[in-house]
Amino acid sequence: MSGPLLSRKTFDAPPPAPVRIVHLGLGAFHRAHQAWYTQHADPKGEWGIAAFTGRRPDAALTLAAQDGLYTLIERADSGDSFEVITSIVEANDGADVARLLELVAAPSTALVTLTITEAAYHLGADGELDAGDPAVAADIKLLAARTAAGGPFVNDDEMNDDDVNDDGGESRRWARTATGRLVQALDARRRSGAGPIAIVSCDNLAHNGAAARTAVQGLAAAADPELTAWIDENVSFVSTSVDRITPRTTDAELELVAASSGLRDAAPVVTEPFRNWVLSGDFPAGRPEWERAGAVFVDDIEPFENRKLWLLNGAHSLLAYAGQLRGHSTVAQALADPDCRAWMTAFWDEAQDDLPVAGLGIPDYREALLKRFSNSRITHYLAQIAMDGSSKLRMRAFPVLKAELTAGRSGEAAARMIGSWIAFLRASRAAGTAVEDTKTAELEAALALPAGEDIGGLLELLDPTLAANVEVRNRVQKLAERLSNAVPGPAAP
Ligand code: CS2
Repeated sequence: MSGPLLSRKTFDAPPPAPVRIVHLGLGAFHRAHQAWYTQHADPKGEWGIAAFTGRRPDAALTLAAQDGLYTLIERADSGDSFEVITSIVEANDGADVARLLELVAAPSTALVTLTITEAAYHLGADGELDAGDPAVAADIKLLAARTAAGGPFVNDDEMNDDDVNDDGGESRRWARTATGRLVQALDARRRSGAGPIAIVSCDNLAHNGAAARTAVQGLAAAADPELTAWIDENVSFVSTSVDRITPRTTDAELELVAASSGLRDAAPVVTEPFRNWVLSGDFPAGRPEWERAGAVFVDDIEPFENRKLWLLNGAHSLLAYAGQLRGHSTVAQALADPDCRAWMTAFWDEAQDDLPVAGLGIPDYREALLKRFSNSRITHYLAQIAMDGSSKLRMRAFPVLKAELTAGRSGEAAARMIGSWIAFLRASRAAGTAVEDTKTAELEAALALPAGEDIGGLLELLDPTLAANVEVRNRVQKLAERLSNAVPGPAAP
């Protein structure tokens, strides 16, 4: 690759917009979704985004070297189109918590958006903050210790960044979890008197605004009761349903962008042409007019969330586990397998019965999904979707299974999704392949139980009520066995 590096100067971009949005979780999805919406809703350049990476400081460095600019490749069946996105004006390493606090404490900042992943909310099967999680426990300890020491989280001279260490004890300055850092940032805003703010969750969780509130308030309670009261009065937790299929970028895209623009871009993102954003909640300090770019604001978001989480994400997870077990690597390949497709259709039929009939246009939505999934120019690896199943299935399979049982039906198709996850975990274990999941240790412990008993252990992690239901356990066990018998083991991408 040659040519000058993409930057505001080489691209002749407008001057950077002032930071009014802070984002946690600077990854491909944010760049294909909220950054795109903001760019298309903000003709005057009034809404700049300062984004923080979750786990990858190198990603922040790469983007910062390009002044936050990157090329979005929209990949349709018929070809690619390219657009340089300029709405991100600051790309920061997530470890730079001091900068996060400074930005959230500024009166000009109106909202914080989140794409931190489902697992990062650290909610247990009961929907409450999982205080037993080691990272959460360490943050609770840290927040409580700092409050006891009477130390504010900002302008704290007696500790500096060198104090950061990994012992999880009192000498750490900053919280470890994204939500813990957000609590510290909200405390900085309270102390600065900058006023109300909106937190906008863009993760694939049901009631994601409420989930963000539970996670934040659970940690804030450890810090300071005054802070929880301030959050109650000043922080609006907005719920959203987000949608845009965005696979990981590969080296091929780097070459493609360089060839098309003559500028080197080390951080392009490839995505599908489709996008959707439904939001519900208040923005006390204002917001971009995202509706200009097609976002929809509703009073009752639940039906939209469920439509997306069950029909799109549920189908994705089913294809990810069953598809890999059957030797496929991508969504399009799995969909071309008649068995996988039949299981997905059966799941859609079940889920559809548990969604409201009016106003959701389910037949059209399903039709569109089939087209999106079979876009063979988008290489969406099943292995990417298979990550963090212990968090994802809670939103994707269990609510449908429960609704089916309540309605007096079997929930066979939803149970098959859970069975395929378990068969996938067992096959991965047998093959010695690592499973990417924040609950790996717990999964390992359950899988080490004698065959059959492992099902109970795994279900317990996701939903103790269903784990206690013998009929459900037996059904999942049978479905998992059927899948295991048919398989060669998980395919590497
Ligand atoms: C996928 C989602 O990886 C996954 O779990 O199901 O990232 C999915 O592609 C997006 O939600 C689409 O909007």
